[in-house]
Amino acid sequence: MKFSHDPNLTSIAEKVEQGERLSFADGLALFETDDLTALGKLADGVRRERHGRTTYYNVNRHFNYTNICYADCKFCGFYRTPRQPDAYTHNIDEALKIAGEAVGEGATELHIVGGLNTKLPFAYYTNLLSGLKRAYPRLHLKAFTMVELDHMAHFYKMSDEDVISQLIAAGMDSCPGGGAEIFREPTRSAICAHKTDADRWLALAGKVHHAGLKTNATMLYGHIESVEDRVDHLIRLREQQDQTGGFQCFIPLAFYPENTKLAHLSAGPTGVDSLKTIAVSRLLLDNFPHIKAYWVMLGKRLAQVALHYGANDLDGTITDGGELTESYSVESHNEVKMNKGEIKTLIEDAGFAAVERDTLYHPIAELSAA
Ligand code: V47
Repeated sequence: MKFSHDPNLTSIAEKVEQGERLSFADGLALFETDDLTALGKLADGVRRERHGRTTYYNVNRHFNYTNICYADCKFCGFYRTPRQPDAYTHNIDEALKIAGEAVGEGATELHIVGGLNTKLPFAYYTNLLSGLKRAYPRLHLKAFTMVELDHMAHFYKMSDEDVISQLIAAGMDSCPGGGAEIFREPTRSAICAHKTDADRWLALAGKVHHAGLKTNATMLYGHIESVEDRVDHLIRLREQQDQTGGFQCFIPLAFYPENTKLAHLSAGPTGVDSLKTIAVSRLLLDNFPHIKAYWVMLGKRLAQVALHYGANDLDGTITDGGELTESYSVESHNEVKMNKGEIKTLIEDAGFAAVERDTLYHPIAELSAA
């Protein structure tokens, strides 16, 4: 039987089988195929070769230290201006309280991000990290996107290297992948004109890798971007990874339009589009070990299916203190939180083996047995 009724997919499958790198044109053809099942099978084959039946999750918590931001990104429903009544900035005591609850619930990671808030001194960030590290030395601090690092370098007139080394000295253990959005112009400027540009985002990721830390990468899809924009985004990440090798996970983020300035232009991606995006990411990003099906944006049920389309990670139990729930999430009418049992069941019901990991993908059971 033929691999697919789509001749493009059949020839790409031969390339994948021979370990040949896929091109920009291949990426377009993968997005354009109508043979979702064959695309999924191809991505699942690559995923199983690398990870077998293992699907990772972690126990983590999100901490958004401030929602005040000047970037004015059109896709964002989270940010506030300083005068809005629900604008906030958390102090160190509030951070310690949230971290303490997280540790009490078995969290191994605190995911720390926030808006670009010009009222904070640089010491706010270093005190936040060092205070958390002193109180909870075993909690991994996955903190600050390339956009926040860029803001710090510009706003406090520091070199990138100084920003990165001082944050590492204070306790930063790795960086999350946010702020990548869509790299290609003019789309990037149309959705986030005041944000770090693509070259700078990628260069900063390279500098963090050179400093010895791992980072993640994301892509926001399902708004006004084209298929060419997506393929360009993936290939730029692949090129950066060839150079500095520090990306550990790629997370496609399904756009959630409610409460954003793009709500009138997009209803967000369809389920088929999300599955395709996961599969194409797995196939084009041949040098990224992990592809995450971020259940908060996909919804739990679609995230489960995405495990058959190339994803090998579901992210974590999350617990966000209400901020994600209120701003952007397809799960916003449910509680943005899963316990370990629920996440394991989701993975096992999909036919995979659930493995709890730390942020750097070490299995937790092995760590505690060692
Ligand atoms: O950069 C903002 C996205 C990102 C919306 O590194 C939206 O492990 C959908 O980067 N609809 C932040 N998405 C979240 C992020 C992330 C999440 C989980 C894990 C990791 C990781 C990173 O959220 C932003 C932006 O791309 N975002 N608004 C929205 N309306």
